[in-house]
Amino acid sequence: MKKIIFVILLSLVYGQWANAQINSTQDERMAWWRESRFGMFIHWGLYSIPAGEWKGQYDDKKIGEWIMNTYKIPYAEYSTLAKQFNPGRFDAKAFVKTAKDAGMKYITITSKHHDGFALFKSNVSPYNVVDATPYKKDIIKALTNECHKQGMKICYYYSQAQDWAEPNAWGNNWDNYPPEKERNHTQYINSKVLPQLTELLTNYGEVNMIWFDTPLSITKEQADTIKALVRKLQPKCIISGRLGGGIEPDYQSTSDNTVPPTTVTGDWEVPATLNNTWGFKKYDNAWKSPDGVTRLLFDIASKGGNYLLNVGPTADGVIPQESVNILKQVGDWMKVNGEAIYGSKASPYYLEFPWGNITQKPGRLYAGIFNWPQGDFYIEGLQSKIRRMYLLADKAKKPIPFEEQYNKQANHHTLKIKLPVQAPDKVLSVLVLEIEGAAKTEQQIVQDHTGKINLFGGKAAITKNGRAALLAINNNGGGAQNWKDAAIKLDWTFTVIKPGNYNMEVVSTETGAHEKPDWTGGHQVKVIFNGKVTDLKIYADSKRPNPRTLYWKNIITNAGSLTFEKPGIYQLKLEPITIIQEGRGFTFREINLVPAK
Ligand code: FHN
Repeated sequence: MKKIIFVILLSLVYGQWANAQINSTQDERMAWWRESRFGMFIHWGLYSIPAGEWKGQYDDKKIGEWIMNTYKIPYAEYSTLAKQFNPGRFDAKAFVKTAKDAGMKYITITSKHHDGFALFKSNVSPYNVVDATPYKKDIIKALTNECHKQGMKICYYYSQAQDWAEPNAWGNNWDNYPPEKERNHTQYINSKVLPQLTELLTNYGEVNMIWFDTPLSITKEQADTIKALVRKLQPKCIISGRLGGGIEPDYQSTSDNTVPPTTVTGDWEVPATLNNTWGFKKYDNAWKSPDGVTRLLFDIASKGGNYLLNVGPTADGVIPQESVNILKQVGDWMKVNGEAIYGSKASPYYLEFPWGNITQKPGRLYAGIFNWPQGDFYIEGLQSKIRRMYLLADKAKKPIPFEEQYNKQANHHTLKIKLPVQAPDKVLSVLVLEIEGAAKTEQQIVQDHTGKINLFGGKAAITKNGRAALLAINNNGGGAQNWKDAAIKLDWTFTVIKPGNYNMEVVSTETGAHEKPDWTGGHQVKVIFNGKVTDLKIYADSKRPNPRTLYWKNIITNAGSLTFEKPGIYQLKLEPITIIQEGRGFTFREINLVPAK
């Protein structure tokens, strides 16, 4: 009898689970991910053994998990690394603990990277951790079980196109495989990708996401087949942004290490490294600072995204101590300030601020301040009524005094805030603003209280031959993406409060791969103001680091000065004369007008 009741109960529970799976909508699938905001990426595989060195060769610029490709190592030779893979110090609990201590809510681990080696037991190919290594244990299984136990979401990275072990896959052009064009990619997908995904999605219980990567020339049909399989086997499993074939994933990934310059609608994620590599490299010590990482976490959440931050375990099976230390410091900050991150939504503003950025929840704004002001602090352009303010780190929620100011002529709202002299947190302090109703912000461009006027590219009217045109201001450095068409013009209308003389700088950005930032200059442009045309050649007069785009600097071109005779509304236009066609194009980001001393 007991047994019958148990079976009925089980089938009820299972039935409910199965139903929930079948009826999963995108919102249901994405709910945990939207709440999480912060996850751990793990790149681990055979490449952790050479750790960036092959037969005495090193390369600072190359990423560790690409070593087989970097040195064009034949599969027959590279695959023998499996015989050495014996990560005796691997402890799934320690991995999950490091993630938890950082405040991360999900783990995405490479179940199979481009080298084709699987970190799970596979009956499809013996090139896997159980069948080909002395370790013989299923790492994906151990980590998944631990995640399930500890309430950590578990996601599998799976390289669906590149597989350097397979003659019919994409990517390996150094072994004696058929030329890329003659390969039967569909055969590779049918014989390895689909069966291995089936293993991953049936052998380990609930899988929260499959993280696809580098789709290359995968077709719509191939991507559709993969998507359909994931949906069929685990409808609640998220499909990440890089499946390819033009199919709709559940969310978008930015380019690696790329933080957009503005808030972005929809679901998206920044995959990022903690040093310069994903897979472990023994000589990569370019560790990011815990402070910088914390600020990026806040900034990404403020723009509406998730931060997927990587660790590359060693061949022994441990996460490098430097990574653990950095993550621990981020976690300590999250313990106090996590309320401003978890489940938060993007800032009601389009643009980031020089002092930090803002996340929001119903009735609350969280201003994350990393440049603590000397004197009064100003938040401009907020139309919502404020109920009260306090510091998130202050358990007593002592009210912070503020004054709501309104400049009628400029139709401009300013909050003048009296913060304590000392920041509660030297890295980033959170000021909570309780507001009435939904947050509302001004859309116009107005001079700020320091006198600066920022004309960001994405705030301009963009036209071509008199008609509205598109220009994406979203390259890795936060500038224009591939602007090579000289017929595209930008035009700003803005409000000046304090008349006077202003210096003008034109800001463009470096872009390209993070290991090789690149910039093209020499473009000729016209700046038109008050009927006066100034011709300008885009040169790098100076470079300025940007804490949001660590690898890509801002390039400053000094563009002379201009005068505003009186307060009021003005217009300024930027029109290219010639854009250099080779290279990156005009990576324009913004014009800044700064009061002349
Ligand atoms: O080629 C991979 C790389 O090795 C790494 O896995 C990153 C992570 O986003 N994705 C690809 C490059 O974008």
